This record gives sequence, C-alpha cells and structure tokens, in this order.
Amino acid sequence: MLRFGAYCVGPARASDSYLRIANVISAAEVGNVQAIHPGYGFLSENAHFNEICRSCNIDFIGPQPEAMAQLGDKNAARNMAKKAQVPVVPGSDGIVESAEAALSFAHEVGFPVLIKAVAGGGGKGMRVAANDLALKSAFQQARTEAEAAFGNGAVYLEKYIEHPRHVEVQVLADHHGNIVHLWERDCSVQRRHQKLIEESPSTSIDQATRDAMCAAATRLIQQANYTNAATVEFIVDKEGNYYFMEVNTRIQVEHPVTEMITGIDLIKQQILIASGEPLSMSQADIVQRGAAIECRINAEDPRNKFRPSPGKIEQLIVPGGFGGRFDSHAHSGYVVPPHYDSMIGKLIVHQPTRAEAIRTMQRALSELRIEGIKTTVDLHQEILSHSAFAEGRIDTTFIERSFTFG
Ligand code: MV4
Repeated sequence: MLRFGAYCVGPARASDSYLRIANVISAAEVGNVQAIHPGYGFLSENAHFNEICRSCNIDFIGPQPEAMAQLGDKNAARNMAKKAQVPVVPGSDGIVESAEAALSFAHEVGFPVLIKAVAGGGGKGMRVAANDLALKSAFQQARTEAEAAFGNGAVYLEKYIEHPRHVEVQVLADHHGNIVHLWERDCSVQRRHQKLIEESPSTSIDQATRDAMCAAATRLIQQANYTNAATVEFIVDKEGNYYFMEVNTRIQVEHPVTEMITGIDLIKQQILIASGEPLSMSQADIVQRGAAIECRINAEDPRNKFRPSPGKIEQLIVPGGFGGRFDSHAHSGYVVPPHYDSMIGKLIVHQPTRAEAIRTMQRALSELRIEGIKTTVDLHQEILSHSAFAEGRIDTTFIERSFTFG
C-alpha cells in the first residue's frame, strides 16, 4: 500500500538529517517507498547515496550511479565532451604541475588565462591571470588554496572567457536509447554563482547556435550512457561561441522555465523514465513556445550583502492569473528556518514574447506580498526595469556591474 505522509529524518541541522544517508533510507523503509526523488541540493548529486538506494531496492529517480560519478568528475566530463565533439574552452591537457608549464600554456593560447582547481566547483578556487608575473604568483596561490580547501592542490588552466553568458541545455534520456533536448535556459543573471533570474529562450544566441548547442548537449549525454534528466552547462562568449562547462546530474531549481516553454512536466518525465517507460515524445514534438522567466524569491537582504533573513512570514499574498506560477512551500505564518538555503519560492511567468513576459513578471512581483522578512522581490523589480535586461544585454557580470549591495 502506498502511504502518503511525512517521516522525520532527524534534527534540523542538515548534516544530521537530510545529508545522512542512513536516516533518509530508514525513513524510506518506514514509508515502504518504491522510489526516491532526490530533488536539488542535499544528496541529489551524491553517487554513493544513489548506489545505496540501488542496494536497498529503492529506485533513485535520476541517472545510474556510474554515469553520475563519471560526469561529476570535471576532468572526466571534459574528456567525454571532447570525445563527443562538443566544444570545450582551450585548456591544458590535464593537471599543470609547474609554473613553467603554466607559462608555456598561457603563451600558447594567449592571456588572460584561468586557473581552476581539479577538486573545485561553483567557482571555488578559480584565479585569473593576465601576464607572466601575475600567472607565476596566481599559480602558486591557487595550488596552496586548493590544497587547504579541498585537500587536493591539483590545478589546470583554461583560456579565460571574458564576460561570458551562462546558457544550459535540458536533456532527457530513457532506458531504451531515446534522447531528446528541451532547448536552453539562460542563467546569466547571477551574483557570486547564485542565480537570480533564469529564462528561455536565451537572448544570447541565434537559432543556428541554439540548434548546434542543443545537438552537442544531446551527443554528450549519449556518449556518457546517461539516463534520466541532465543539464549540460555552457558558457557563451561575445562572438557567440559556446563552450562546454559541466553537467548537472539532478533536476535544477530553474526547471519550470523549460516546463513552461515546452509544456512538458519534467518531474513526471523523470518518474516515467526511472520506472522504465520509453519517452512518449520525439525531438520534433518538443517546441520552444513563447518566453518564460523565473525569479528566485529568497529570504535575503540584498541591501545587506544578501544576508539570510530567516523568521516568520507575517503575511504572504500570492499573485494569480494566466501564464503565472508560484512554486513554494511558504504560507502566511510560516517560519523560514535558519538552517537551510534561503530560497522560499520561485515566481514563473510564460507569455508569447519576452517583452510580455517581463511585463507580466513586473505585475506579478508587484502583487506578491511577503511581510515580516527581507526578500529579493524589490531587487527583481529593479533588474526587470533595467534597460540592459530589457534589451537582453546581460552576461554573468551584469548584476555586480549594475547594482551595489550595501
Ligand atoms: C570559466 C569562465 C571563463 N572562462 N571558464 C564559474 C563556475 C564554473 N562552473 C565555471 N565558471 C566559469 N568558468 C573559463 N575558461 C567563467 C566562469 C564564470 C561563470 C560561469 C557560469 C556562470 C557564472 C559564472 C560567473 C563567473 C565566472
């Protein structure tokens, strides 16, 4: 018998509950579940947890642990991309061991170059260098920092792409060899690797680039023998060249943007794929219709360096109407706990054109009332009314160039 309900996984602190594999598995056993959807964050990209689920005869709704582990390794993923003829940023062939080797790479591809930690992620342990002298010191610093932060001092080098745009492709792959993409999302509106606004279609690419990028993402997922939902992340330079960055093996926060423009429920597809069903749609069925935008509503104070603002939501009033959606667990009287991520909701709109989507989002944001805590609502209004955003002139540096945060 399938029973709906909530089961306690432990105390509030995530490291003692949501991140404890034994606790989550115990709750699953008590609930007699057939499958676990790992969501995003916590254990969603943990290949070991995935494997434990398999050994307990619980379907992990996501890729097989082997594919997850392989794509989770940055270097392996990059090599996989090359094998699938997916463009990667010009980079050193693996780990760079000496300052001399770093200099010779820089002279080969030209400055500026970017030093990345093999064990890094989310921008941690990255350093830019624009000349010989800067590279020599940055190289040693990066190695020392990476050793201290990750217990692994290995670094590699790439040509530094200035003012990149972040564009990612949603892919679905079933257990019968069928793979489709669901077009792209542009996530360039971000601050310190925290996304604020995501949208589809991207204003950064033309149709030829879009088609090539989406085909490339599909090839990579095929090459990796991957199943279920994946996001293939690229950066796009000012000339419209795209370069593979990494694969996210989980469903992402911004997936509703893709759901709106394709009309496809991604979570439903993940569950169907995990249960062994073949995909019910082919690539030609998947149309990118209209424009969708998502604003992340966080319990944070943008005027105070985005400090978390937990506490009681005294009143929550949610906008409604055609083409709008508010995904949230919050309600009037809800207390935002201090222990977790500060995202409390996602406001998503869908309209025939981007200009209409912006107008609808402005209207929805003006109707969204969250009293009692600080949120990102007003900041979103400022971003949406910024001329650079309206014109689609946005890259990953737009927020920090355009706003100050206390
Ligand atoms: C880069 C780059 C420019 N050139 N690599 C940041 C996190 C990691 N996923 C990759 N990142 C970048 N790699 C080269 N060769 C710029 C970034 C980057 C970035 C990438 C995607 C989204 C936001 C970003 C913000 C700053 C830097």
